[in-house]
Amino acid sequence: MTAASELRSNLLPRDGLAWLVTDALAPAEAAAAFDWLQARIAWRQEAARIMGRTVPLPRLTAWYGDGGYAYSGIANPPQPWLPELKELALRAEEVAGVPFDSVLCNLYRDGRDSVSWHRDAEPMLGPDPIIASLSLGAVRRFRLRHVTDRSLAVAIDLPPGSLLVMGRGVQRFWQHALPKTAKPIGPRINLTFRRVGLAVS
Ligand SMILES: O=C(O)CCC(=O)C(=O)O
Ligand SMILES: [Mn+2]
Repeated sequence: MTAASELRSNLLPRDGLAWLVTDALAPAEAAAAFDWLQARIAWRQEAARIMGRTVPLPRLTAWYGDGGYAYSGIANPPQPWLPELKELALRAEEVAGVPFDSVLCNLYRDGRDSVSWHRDAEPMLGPDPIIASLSLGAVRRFRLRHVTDRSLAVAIDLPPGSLLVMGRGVQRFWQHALPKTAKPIGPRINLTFRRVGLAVS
């Protein structure tokens, strides 16, 4: 465990609690985790059904955990925890203070990969889920915008080894995105730890 200099001040002006722990993993741990995950995760190119069309996601993904998960019409078959992923989940639990039973892994191969505006609000996550998001590899800019008051927006650069905790209210009142960038940058891995509960198999 690193001596976390936690920046627990809320990143959001209202309607939600989000905070960034910049050193959830020490630099050497973060670098080792990146290399291991890039090589060992069963990365998949998924496609989503969007307005009647099948569109490849602009990133590679994988789902591990105690149950399956579906979003944007993509059914993620459950893959059992890998011990190294479980270790990272325990670290995320320590920092966020809540249990997680699943992780969605994202690999952004370069600046052309992205995730568009969304909320993680699938019913299986419960009415107001807490999600912890671990960043590794290239620094990318993460954006949040309020769902009804579009004058409220927050941008934050996510460094490797950082854990962004999206707490109460964030998935109800805010959307988030990781936009494409024209900057020549290397790959980034993001792990979003979630709790889908025991009702899902
Ligand atoms: O890569 C990120 O920082 C965010 C990923 C995300 O929002 C998601 O997987 O739902
Ligand atoms: Mn998300």
